[in-house]
Amino acid sequence: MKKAFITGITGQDGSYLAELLLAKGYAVHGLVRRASAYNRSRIDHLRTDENVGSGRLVLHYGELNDVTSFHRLLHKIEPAEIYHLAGQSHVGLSFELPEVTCLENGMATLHLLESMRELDTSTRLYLAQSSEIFGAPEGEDPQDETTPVAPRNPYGCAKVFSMQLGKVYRESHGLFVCNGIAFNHESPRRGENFVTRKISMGAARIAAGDEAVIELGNLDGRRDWGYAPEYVEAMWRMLQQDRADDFVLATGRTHTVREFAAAAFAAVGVPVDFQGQGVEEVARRRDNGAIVLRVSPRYFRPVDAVSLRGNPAKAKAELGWKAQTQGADLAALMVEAERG
Ligand code: G4F
Repeated sequence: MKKAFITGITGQDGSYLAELLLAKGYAVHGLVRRASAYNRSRIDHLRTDENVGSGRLVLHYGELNDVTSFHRLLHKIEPAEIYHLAGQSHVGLSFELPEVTCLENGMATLHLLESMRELDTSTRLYLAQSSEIFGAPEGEDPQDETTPVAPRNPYGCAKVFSMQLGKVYRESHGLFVCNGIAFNHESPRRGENFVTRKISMGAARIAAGDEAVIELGNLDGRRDWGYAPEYVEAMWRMLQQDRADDFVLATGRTHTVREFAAAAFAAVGVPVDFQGQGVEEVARRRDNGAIVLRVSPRYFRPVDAVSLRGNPAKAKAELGWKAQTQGADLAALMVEAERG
């Protein structure tokens, strides 16, 4: 039975990837952080699934930057495939927590690569990189694997460090390391402080009759939003190739935050009109004029990537992968899930 090791198994991508690998017959080992509050809700259904059985999903306590224990764990498991997904992934928070962001997204990759040098050389590694490496792509639209990096926040800087290390260890030590440069990918399992989840949760509450108001920052932020379960399929495909390489994972289409919000409200039958500008901007219900969304300075970042759009042509040609769900369909899927 093939063994996979997932860091970040309790996160959005980790939980979907665990489902995928278990369905393919893998034994899945996951790294979990000890915390006083229980944080495994995204994988609980797998732990009680009788088809998975006790031996096929194994969780290990650990910390990415507790180097010796992490090293020991990798050697004990001896996985055929490692998916490194863990790390502080909130871009806005990375301005407030730059050190932890760089330790978890940058230095942890180095520790992992160093441990891998001593593992069986056939072990394959997927590194979760991000469109935030492009930050300000200076007219390069869409961005692909050859677009120069220009990160605009500590998170993007850490991901550049991680990605470049992955390439260096591939070239200089012959390790099988793939960088997946993933653009935004969302789902009902998205963390509650990412914009699509904030919107879908808020729209569902408002449709249910709550007098809620969604507070957001930059409504002009333009992102290439795809559906997370489709992206974990691409991660797996990368590690099944004959040769390790880097791939952009994206839909190739963008929407603004404002458009995503309008689509979410439309999906729950609450059409809205946006009025005003900047921090004065609000969205009002068309039927009774009530404010349902307002812009708040609290959620603006010191600098925000204006528009990020990926070119997934290489992933399509070489992995046979194509994102299917995006835009209004994604917004509708997410609000429907909130409504249960
Ligand atoms: O949902 P977001 O926080 O995602 P962001 O910053 O694009 O980063 C996500 O995608 C990256 C690419 O895959 C990942 F690398 C990263 O780890 C993360 O998963 O913000 C999206 C846009 C931005 O323009 C932001 O300024 O939404 C804007 N926004 C407006 N109001 C908001 C809010 N973002 C958040 N989180 N919260 C708001 O209230």
